[in-house]
Amino acid sequence: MPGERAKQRLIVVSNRLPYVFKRGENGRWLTERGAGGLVSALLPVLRDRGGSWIGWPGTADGSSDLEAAVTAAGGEVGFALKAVTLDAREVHEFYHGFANEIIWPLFHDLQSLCNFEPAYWRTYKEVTRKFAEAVLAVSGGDDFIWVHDYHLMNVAAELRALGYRSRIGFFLHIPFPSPDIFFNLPWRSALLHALSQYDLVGFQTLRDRRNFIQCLRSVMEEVAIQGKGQVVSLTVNGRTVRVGNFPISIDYDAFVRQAGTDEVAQRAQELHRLLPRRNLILGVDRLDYTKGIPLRLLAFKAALERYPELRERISLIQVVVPSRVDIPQYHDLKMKIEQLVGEINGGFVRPGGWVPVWYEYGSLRRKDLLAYYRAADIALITPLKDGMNLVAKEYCACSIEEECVLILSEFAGAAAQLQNGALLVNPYDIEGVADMLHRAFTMSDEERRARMRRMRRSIRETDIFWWVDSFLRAAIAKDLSAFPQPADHATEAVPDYVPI
Ligand code: GDG
Repeated sequence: MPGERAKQRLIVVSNRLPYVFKRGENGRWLTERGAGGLVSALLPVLRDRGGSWIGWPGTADGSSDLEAAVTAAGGEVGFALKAVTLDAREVHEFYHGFANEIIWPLFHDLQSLCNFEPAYWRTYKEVTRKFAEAVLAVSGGDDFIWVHDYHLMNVAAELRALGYRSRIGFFLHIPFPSPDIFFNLPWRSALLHALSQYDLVGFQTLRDRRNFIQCLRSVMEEVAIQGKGQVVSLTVNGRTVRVGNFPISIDYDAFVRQAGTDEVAQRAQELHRLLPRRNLILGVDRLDYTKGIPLRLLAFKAALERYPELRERISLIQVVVPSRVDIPQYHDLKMKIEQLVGEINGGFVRPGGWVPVWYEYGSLRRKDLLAYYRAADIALITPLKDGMNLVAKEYCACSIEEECVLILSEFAGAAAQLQNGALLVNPYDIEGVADMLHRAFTMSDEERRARMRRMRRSIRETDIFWWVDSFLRAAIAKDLSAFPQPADHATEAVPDYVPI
């Protein structure tokens, strides 16, 4: 990044801080670094350029010693952390309410699950105003502000209303729906207006970006587009907004390195000893209705019914990581999954013998997760809709011998990039997924390797560091033609996957 701009300070704004704060038994705050790739990718950038990370510490406990704990964690990490504290009502109406009972289901095409409670929108605006005020409190005015995800879409609008003029970027980690779905939102115009207050809006895939532009064009009077590469420039009611697709990724080298350790290899071998003479099929998901877990279980059952030769030759390890447990729909989903697991195991299991589904409810330690990735012969990743799905990329990175098969939903953002190697399925097509499981099971070693090699190359070339760098370059570049154009764009060389 040439010139002065390269050292512009960075202020990251996300719903959660990159640290988790919990009170220990002695009443003092315990601090633990978030484990995600985003945190690992942004820490070096923040240390190098200087800046701050603003977010909610994840607790409605507003005691004054929390702020001190947050500041102390910032001192250790090498840049400032700033907490936006929320009271219990705000957590309920902003986080559980607007973010997770409206935007999350709507943007995943599940509008029938939305609770369009008017109070949620009011609180959403109040809370995003708090985040904007926190930005103003730490920004010198010439910083680059990078806002993340659906919880905070309105922050730029609040910042502009407070008179902030410097550049602000936004990245949406979840899908952006088509106009037919988006227009159910009672506050659709206000939200589109809010998004057009950013200078750069980033999406996971070309499809999300197209949906956004179509929505803007339906609502705003004048929307002109310049360019046709990875990043385009829109003029929206006289304002210039850049819009691009930046498929998020993982720290590929770190996954390869860690998956290759003796400890992980031994744990993976132990799993095969426990579950001998069979292919292991893996599903790892947060407990969420978008991840398609019940339909996946039905597809697994259908595979055992349609292909008796698979019985005793495959086992599904399904890990479900607790998430948003305070929302009733999530509790119901857990019951449903556990009922289905019971039915499948009850229907096929023989005393002392094969157990078709190994179900684990809980969070795995990273080393165990890596061992599961390494041990699994087939990953069955079938979300009904997903922004990207990093589990798919992590699984490929950990497939060091390149002998594994990825079965992936065509509705995961990752399908656009991995269609050259994954077996793509429609997660609603129970028998189609069952057939694909059989195909994966019977696939030749040669085909497995060729497919996995293609996917791993693509993930290695566009890792999380590539992602951070391309987003920041798109924010400051003078000339967008330097960005991949349709013919040479690594991740768009294959077009978005379009189901027939
Ligand atoms: C959102 C969007 C988008 C999972 N189980 C355990 C564990 N994990 C880690 C995985 C992976 C992450 O959680 C899950 O990421 P996903 O991308 O698969 O899904 P979401 O949480 O829904 O993420 C998604 C993403 O944002 C990024 O933009 O891809 O579409 O929905 O990194 O490794 N980690 C540990 N134990 C577990 O049991 N330690």
